[in-house]
Amino acid sequence: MALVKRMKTAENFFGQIVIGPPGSGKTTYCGKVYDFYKDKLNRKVEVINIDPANENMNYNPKIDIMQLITVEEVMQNLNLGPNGALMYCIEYLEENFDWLLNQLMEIKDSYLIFDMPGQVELYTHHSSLKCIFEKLEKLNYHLCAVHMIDSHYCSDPPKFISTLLLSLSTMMQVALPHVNVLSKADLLKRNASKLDFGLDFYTDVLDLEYLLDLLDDGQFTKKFKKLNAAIVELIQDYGLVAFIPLDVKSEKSLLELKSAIDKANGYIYGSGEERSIQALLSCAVGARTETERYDVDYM
Ligand SMILES: Nc1nc2c(ncn2[C@@H]2O[C@H](COP(=O)(O)OP(=O)(O)OP(=O)(O)O)[C@@H](O)[C@H]2O)c(=O)[nH]1
Ligand SMILES: [Mg+2]
Repeated sequence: MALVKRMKTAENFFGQIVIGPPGSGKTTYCGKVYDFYKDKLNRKVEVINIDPANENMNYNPKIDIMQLITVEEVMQNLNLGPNGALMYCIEYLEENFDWLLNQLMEIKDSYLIFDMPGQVELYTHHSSLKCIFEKLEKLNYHLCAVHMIDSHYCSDPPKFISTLLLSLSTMMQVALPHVNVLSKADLLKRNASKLDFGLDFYTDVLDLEYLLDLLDDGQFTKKFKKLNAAIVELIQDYGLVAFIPLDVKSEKSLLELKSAIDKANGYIYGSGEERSIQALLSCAVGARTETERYDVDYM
């Protein structure tokens, strides 16, 4: 607590928390976005790994929960399964919040990218991460949740409806500014002919009643058709869920997502970083940024 009190309240810090189900592309995105922000936008940035079972980091984390605790050692020492061990690790992190904060204070001038574990319950009804985010918010960390959903789910109406519900409940639980992302959009585009609707249908999340027509009329599904209709109505009534498609190999795609995230966490207004439309556009087509061209320090 003493550490928390020592932090100056006038300073503002910015970052994004990359969440989403297992295999949705979080770690890949964190590595790509780190390179993109650093090399193309000249933004001072660091990645923080909060996944205690992260095996394939394509970045060098500045802070790594695996230095504090790992799923593997908890499984061995406490005889827990992988899910239980992961929950234990995250609760341990909450108890040792000062361990995280101490290191965050060393990188105060950097934009932060948090690579998170994939277990969905951490974001729908477990409280530890929510508490950690709340503590950071009180310390002027302006964070945006970037929620990755594998666009593979667009290929199946019931799965897409479940995905929408997951996004909505995560938004409510995590209670941070939220940007929903359909990851692996390259695969979506490649398989566009196999989809029931155009890409906009899945990103804009409008007219969902069309999905209901596609649910088969089998005995089981029939019974739940009314429930599905009610769920779809609820999602539309909230009007909160929409997606930005992401192909991590495309700079244009990374740039579009960056703009949405910067608006959501206030980076664009609060950081002092000034960018012109021209700079963003030149970046989108892979040309030199304004920063590189005029050697202006935006940070
Ligand atoms: N085609 C395609 N594949 C991707 C993309 N992003 C990630 N992948 C692949 O998806 C798989 C899972 O990616 P990860 O980044 O490990 O996913 P994750 O969400 O971090 O997974 P967990 O940490 O296990 O929850 C890997 O094989 C990636 O290469 C993308 O934009 N397009
Ligand atoms: Mg990962």
